[in-house]
Amino acid sequence: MPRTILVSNRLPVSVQVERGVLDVRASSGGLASALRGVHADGESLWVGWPGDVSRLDDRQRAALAQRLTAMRIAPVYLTAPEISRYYDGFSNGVLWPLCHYLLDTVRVDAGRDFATYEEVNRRFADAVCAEWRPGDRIWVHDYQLFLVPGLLRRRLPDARIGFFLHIPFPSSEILRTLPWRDAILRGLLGADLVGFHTDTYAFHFGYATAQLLGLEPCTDAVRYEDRVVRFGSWPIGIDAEHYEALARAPEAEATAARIRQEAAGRTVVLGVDRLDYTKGVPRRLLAIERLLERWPPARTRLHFTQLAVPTRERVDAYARHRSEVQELVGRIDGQYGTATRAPVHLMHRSVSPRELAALYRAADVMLVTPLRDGMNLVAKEYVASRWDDRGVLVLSELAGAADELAEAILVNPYDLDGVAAAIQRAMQMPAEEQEARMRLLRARVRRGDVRSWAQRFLEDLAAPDPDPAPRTSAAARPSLAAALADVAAQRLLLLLDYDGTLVPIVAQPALGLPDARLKVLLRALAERHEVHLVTGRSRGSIEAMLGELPIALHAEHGLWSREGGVWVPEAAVDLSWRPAVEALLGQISRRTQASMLEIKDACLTWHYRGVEPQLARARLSELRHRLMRLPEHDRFEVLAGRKAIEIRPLGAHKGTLASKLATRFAPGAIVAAGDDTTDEQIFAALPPEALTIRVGEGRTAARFHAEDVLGLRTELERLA
Ligand code: ADQ
Repeated sequence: MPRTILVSNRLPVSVQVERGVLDVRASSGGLASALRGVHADGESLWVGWPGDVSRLDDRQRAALAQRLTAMRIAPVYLTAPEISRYYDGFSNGVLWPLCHYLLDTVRVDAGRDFATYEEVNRRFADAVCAEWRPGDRIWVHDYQLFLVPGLLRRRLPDARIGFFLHIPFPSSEILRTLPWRDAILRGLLGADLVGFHTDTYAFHFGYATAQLLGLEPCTDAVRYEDRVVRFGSWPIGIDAEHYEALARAPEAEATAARIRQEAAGRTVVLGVDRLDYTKGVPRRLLAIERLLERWPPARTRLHFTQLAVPTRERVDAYARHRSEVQELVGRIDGQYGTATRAPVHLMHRSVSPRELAALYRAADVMLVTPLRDGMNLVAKEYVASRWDDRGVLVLSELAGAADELAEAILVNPYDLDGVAAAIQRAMQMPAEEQEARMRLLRARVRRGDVRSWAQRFLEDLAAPDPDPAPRTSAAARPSLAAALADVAAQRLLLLLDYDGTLVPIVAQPALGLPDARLKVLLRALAERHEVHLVTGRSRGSIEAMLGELPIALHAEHGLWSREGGVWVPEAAVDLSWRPAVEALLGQISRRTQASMLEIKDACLTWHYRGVEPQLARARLSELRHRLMRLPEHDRFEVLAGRKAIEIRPLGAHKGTLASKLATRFAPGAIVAAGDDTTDEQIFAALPPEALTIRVGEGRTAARFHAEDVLGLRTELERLA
């Protein structure tokens, strides 16, 4: 029976030792309660960190292991230094503030923290691999484990892997400040399905893969290596029924009545948050101060309670934040309090869900004003608790929840006047309007509850890929080394592409120079074999780089060949289309910053590697459209390369040259290597027994793969 392997930093339980006694307790928090249902319902296993067990003795450890096994939990134990670097340092000191757009709070020098983060992610991946059986689905959670999908993909190429991010995925302009951004994106791309709370986060992710990794721009699926990675939004919900039941219970009613009595006719306004700097408590307090200052009736009508759970207190920024909040509360109460009453009450502790539901039930106005928040479950809990359809939710438009809860009063938490005005409006809202808004909100929160969230994600994870590529694990592919060894004794016809095959792709073609070792390699190969370099570059460019070597050069995809020292054109080509196309490309190129037009003897290439990805997409579609409308459109062909588009004479491609060379070559074996679509035409033109090699991933007709330039060169060096 296929299982779901849940993987998260925290487990649904956390372990403590109280006065020498082992205590395994249900852990709180949105993620744990969201996944608890999945774990309870079906066949599943949960991999995660059970908390600090350093104080357990051997007997207690054995007892713990037994209890965890009974709960279908596979623990990943972490040492104190690991927790300090991976969890406090990198996860909470770097990724958390970065994803919430608070760049000033990001730790300044986190290189060592990242090294430990990588190491711990590897340990999680090891733990999953040890448990995985064919057919199992893996569901990895949150920013502490960004690298896990990529690590798993390398070891379990055929596994179904899902990832869900509980915090915002930032704009790519923010992400690009992170030195480890590529590792994080590639880690996520190891998954089959990547989930976010909102479409905006999903968009940012897709955009970042295009802007920072150079992948094709995409909206809900991206091709990476030889796979399709789907992504999108699955907004998380809460256990709405449970909250409603808690709030309907007679004891909640009694507590709510007591709170109202204590408020003595004032409007009960409530805030409930982990005391995290992203939750916007200081700005919320400033908005309240502004309201008290501007609207005097508030001084006798407002009763604000801020419930704040202590959190992550080992991270410096949190300790500072806590004293900032306390100072603000003191200042406001000092200014606006009386001998018997204070307008603001700070409760710095955690309360039970039962008590929380009673507080929600008592609150006339709920303030949820984070500076950024992935979703925010408090807003949904408040709505679910208001079975009486009363109460007003003031919600930050920068919380993911704002996408779904549009009937709340939406505010920009950075706009103090705006928030103050919204609180006033909420305090004065007529009952009919409260009811109309709350009814709609409640229906939506109930429909999208946490069970349906998990179920929809897991169903989508199990769904077949929209455009499946054959999945062959590295181990299952025929070995290039063995195939080359078989033919090494014969004379070979070697057809080699240059950029991306013999040298890595670089930002500017002019910088893709051959290194000394490559020249030695080509010279050595030429001593025993017939070596042809087949490139899209111009004659001048390839000759300047490799002209001194005793090998044949073919420029512009075979339109020009230099076999004995002089360049010979392949055949007379029709260039009557050039002026019109060149004018059009010139125009588009001038309008597109960071693009470049390369003008060769016959071909024209427009390079757009550095262009803003959406602009590049728009310009390409404009270009294609306008090319097709030229009267000369039947005299040239258009070929998409790597971040470049090439216009060239009809029928002039590497395949024509390859089949000509293959026909005149005998006896011996043929070896061809290339990395992009233009090289696929070589592979297609050669006889089936030829050793065709694709460098890098991608759909290909080649029989063999080399991982990258270095991989291919290592094999060729062996041959030489
Ligand atoms: P959090 O940042 O933890 O979650 P949130 O979604 O608001 O934020 O969840 C907080 C939870 O803690 C709620 O269930 C709330 O009831 C509880 N809580 C808060 N204060 C409490 C108190 N004083 N006593 C008891 N309980 C208290 C992260 C992301 C969110 C995302 C969730 C789920 O940051 O954006 O919504 O994961 O994906």
